Amino acid sequence: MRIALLFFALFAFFPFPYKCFSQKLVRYDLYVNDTTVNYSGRNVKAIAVNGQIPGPTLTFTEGDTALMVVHNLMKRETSIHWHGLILPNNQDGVPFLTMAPIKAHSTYIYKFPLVQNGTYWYHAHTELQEQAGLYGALIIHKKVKDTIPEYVVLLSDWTNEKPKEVLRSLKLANDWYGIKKGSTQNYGEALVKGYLKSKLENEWKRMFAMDVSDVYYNAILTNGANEQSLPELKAGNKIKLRIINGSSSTYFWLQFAGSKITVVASDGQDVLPVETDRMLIAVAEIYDVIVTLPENNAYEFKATTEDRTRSSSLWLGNGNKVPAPVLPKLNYFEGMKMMNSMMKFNGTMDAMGMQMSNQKMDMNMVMYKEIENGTIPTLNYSMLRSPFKTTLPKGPEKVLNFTLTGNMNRYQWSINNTTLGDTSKILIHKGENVRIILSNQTMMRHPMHLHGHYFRVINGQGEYAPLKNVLDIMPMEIDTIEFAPDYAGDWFFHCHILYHMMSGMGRVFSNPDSVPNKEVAEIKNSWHKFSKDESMWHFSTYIAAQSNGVFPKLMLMNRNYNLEAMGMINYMGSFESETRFARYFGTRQFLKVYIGSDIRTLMQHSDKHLEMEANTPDSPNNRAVATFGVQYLLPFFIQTDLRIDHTGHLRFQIARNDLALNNRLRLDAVWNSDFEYEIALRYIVIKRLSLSANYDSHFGAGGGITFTY
Ligand SMILES: [Cu+2]
Repeated sequence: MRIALLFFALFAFFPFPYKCFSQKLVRYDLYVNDTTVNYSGRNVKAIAVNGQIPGPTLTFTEGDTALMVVHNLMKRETSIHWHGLILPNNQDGVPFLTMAPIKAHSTYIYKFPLVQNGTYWYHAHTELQEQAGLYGALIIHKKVKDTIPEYVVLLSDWTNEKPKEVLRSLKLANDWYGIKKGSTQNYGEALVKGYLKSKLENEWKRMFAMDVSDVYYNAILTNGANEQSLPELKAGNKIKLRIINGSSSTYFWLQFAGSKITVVASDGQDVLPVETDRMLIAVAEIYDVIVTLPENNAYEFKATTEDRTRSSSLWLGNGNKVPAPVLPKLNYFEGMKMMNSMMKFNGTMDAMGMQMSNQKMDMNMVMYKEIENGTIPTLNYSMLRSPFKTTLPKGPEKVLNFTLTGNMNRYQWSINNTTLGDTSKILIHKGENVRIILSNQTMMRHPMHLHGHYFRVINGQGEYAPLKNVLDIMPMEIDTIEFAPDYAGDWFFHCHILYHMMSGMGRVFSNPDSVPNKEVAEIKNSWHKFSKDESMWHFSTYIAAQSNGVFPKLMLMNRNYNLEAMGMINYMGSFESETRFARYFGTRQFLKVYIGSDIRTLMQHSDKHLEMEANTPDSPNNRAVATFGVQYLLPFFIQTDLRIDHTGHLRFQIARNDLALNNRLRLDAVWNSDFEYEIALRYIVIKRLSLSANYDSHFGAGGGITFTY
């Protein structure tokens, strides 16, 4: 009895990770706090766990009970999700769905048994905190440990911008990231490279310049640094790399300079060893691989971003550096050409082309310059085979068709054209098997992640289909997955690209027979709070200060609404303003209906002095009217606008904005049936600042600078 008490005392007061009771309870104290980091020449705010990014690697042995004491030292709420773990639903760490958020300056205790082994990770599931650094590796060793040495490779993407600013830029279709990456696919470049026809066809179909990734990152990290090395490895040594893609939105090409890469596990689950020359790891995906050092050299294990703008290296061994091949820049116009051929005019993918599955045919291959000399053996899902049978228990089957949908122009992502917040939970009864047929009708890959379960990827391996919890699905692919929901509660299924998830690309599977989650039941409007991110408002402004006047433009928009106010003021007292409050309609949101106002006082220049022209209320130069109108976006991104004001005056207007003449030069033009027009040029110097010039039918010609927020 006394001994038991002593153990209990040790248990309660020991502050650091410890293992006792022969691998029974393993405790970690995780202190989540704000920090400042400098990964690329600038001090930037970030979030660290125990003062480090990534957070500490949590190691366990299968059969242990994990006790994670999370201390939120921040002034705002947080959460931690244990990615890939099979656990009770209330331990899954999704705020407002499976738990209450961990409030500012509070402590939250997670405790659950570990019923599996393998490589996993943990990350925040609150807002964009994952992008700010809240992630780490979680390793569960087999009861009988492997003899081969191992090393955790946690890859991540780092931006010096606030993650919220990244999301805002994406929502506003600001093409600054494209400019930084050289992927704007502008008219000038199309003309020079002989792709003008493709460019015109692309704009005819109202498609934005397509890139394989959305965000420009300032640094790529392997375990928190651009480079790592393991110099102690010698010729003939084998090492197991536990590779976790902890990025918020970056896929990586993985290459090794010394030998073939042997894949032995995916998403924590063993697969029969399979060799490859290179492989792509999706956001949130995990692979365990084994590599061998042929000689006493330092061989590069390299992760290159899918858009090939950056890379991060791990050097294995000591001696002469043997680098992995450099991946050449992508040929974006070839990608554009291919996408043109697959996209129908109404913006849906041509179903005739939907033949591919399981990454067997890489749609992006047309952009790869390195395959000119023949293809390179590359891993795909059909090569993954489980070492044991994975067939589901017999039972009724629920078949779900999920079409992955998106509106690139407004950076909206959804499933079956519906966002998470507009759906309700998908009810799955215990004993029912779920089969999901996913078809990707967007131009981007999506890493779809299921919480708390493993699904079988139907990949031609029959009874030995591999088990995964992240499925990367390429454009035009149809993939099928199936699983048996064993566990009570609500389970999130979502795209793991953080900015896609934030836009509502997800669903929840729920077992209606389970006991309601007490913590969540106490929260008012928990479903609304859980899905609130997708309806966030974003603000933007342009202010041109030019020799012929000041031209401000303000915008406030969310998923379905847009408030726009634009004005012109010159130094002679002329003033013009138009406001519109619009609602979008249709899946591609080409249609907008609005109410607004048009208020103006235009001074006319006479040969003697400035004077107010015929100052009557219905003068075209002095008006204050309420407006009602519709806007429709035509091919070539021509914005049409038909409106009527309260005096009965009709006006038709056409405009084309943001036409990319070259990487940084943009053209705007507008004309209307009142014979008002404007043509403007902008040269983008930095994200916030452009040089600008325009000619306006009322305000004349002028030049100056434009501030963009
Ligand atoms: Cu996605």
